[in-house]
Amino acid sequence: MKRKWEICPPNLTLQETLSRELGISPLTAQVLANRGINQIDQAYQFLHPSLSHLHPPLLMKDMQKAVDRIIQALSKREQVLIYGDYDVDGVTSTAILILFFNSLQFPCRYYIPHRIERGYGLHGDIVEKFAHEGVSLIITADCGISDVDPVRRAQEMGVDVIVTDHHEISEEVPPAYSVINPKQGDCSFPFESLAGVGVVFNLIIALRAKLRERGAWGDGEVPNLRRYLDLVAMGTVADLVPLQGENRIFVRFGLEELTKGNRLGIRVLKESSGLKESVITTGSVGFRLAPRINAAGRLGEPQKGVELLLAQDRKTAEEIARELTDRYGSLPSEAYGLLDKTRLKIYASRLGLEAVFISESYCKLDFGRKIKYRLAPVSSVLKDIQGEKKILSLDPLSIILKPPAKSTAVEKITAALARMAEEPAVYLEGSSDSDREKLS
Ligand SMILES: [Mn+2]
Repeated sequence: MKRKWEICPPNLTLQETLSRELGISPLTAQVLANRGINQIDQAYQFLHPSLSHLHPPLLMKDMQKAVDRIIQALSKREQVLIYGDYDVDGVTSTAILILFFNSLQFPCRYYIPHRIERGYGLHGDIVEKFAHEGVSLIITADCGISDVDPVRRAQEMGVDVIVTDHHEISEEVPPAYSVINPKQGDCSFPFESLAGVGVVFNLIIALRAKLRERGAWGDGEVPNLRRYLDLVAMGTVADLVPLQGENRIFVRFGLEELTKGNRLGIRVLKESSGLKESVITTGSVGFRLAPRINAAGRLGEPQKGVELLLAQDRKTAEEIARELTDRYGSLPSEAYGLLDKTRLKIYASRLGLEAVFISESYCKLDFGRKIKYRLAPVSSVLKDIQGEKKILSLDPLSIILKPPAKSTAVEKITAALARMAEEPAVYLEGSSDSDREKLS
């Protein structure tokens, strides 16, 4: 794999302006410029993230409509269902909505589909079941944007659906009561790369403003939304959205909240991840905290993640955290967990490797400092693991959904990785600086 490197010529005028105006070194200025940050205020905001830089949530299409509908549901004491997703983004989004409704003494239900049995998104029969039970408003969290039929079914049954999502818009937007998704072409919110939890957080900001105007908390305490940023940061980091714009601000302040650990569930999770006293970074979220929440979804008990984040008593929180940590840290016992990157990393470390990355086209093995990186085509790895063509689609999810015979898969992946560790050269296809960077 040969790479041709082209050096980007520095823009000396811009470098000089940014450096002078912001009091930063020319090098820092050039690094910013190379990343497309070429306005003084843009650079200032990047270097000094502030909550005051967040854009008004009401710029989002359908936001006002959604806020009004939710307030109606609150005042009529309607049955509201939060419909989430089983990954960290979905779980944190769901938890934030529930916490916010709890602050208004408004109980609501939530549902998170089983990863294997149900799969991602809204399901028509589930919607029907809740409609029969009296639910009249569904708020989705991190899903729903492509679920045209289930949304139509809900609306036909008299259940209004507020979709909050951040996934790409497919051809048809579901016929929901309102659709909040900054990726919609006609949405005027200036930043479209929010995670699902970022979209939900914007909804909460808008809702709180309206409810505060109406004196919804009376003499009680109006919820401090900064306290929710631990969850916003976790979902945002876990969903791997670009850390720019609103995301950067959420994560900057959310990491502070995570470090403080005011939330019981987070505190317990940190303890069981060995991060008790640490300053929380995006790395500790991505590699320690988030995978444990994800483990719940992979174990087929996605509600466990939400329960942990909402936990009110220490004993419950500890039990859940221990369960998630045990299962997550154990050698893969379910075939469908095998290709989880983070889990593979742990698995790899037991084989004396520092990391194994399975990406679109390469399996990357990181042997640490002594032996540098080795790249092997995924096909050869998978062939070794499975010896079957049908799983060479390179889509980890397809393997997850069609788990191969359990114990043999585990044995084969162990053998394949061990063999690769012993004979790295056999699998060497090439390596480059850019690949190395991706690994670090
Ligand atoms: Mn998401």
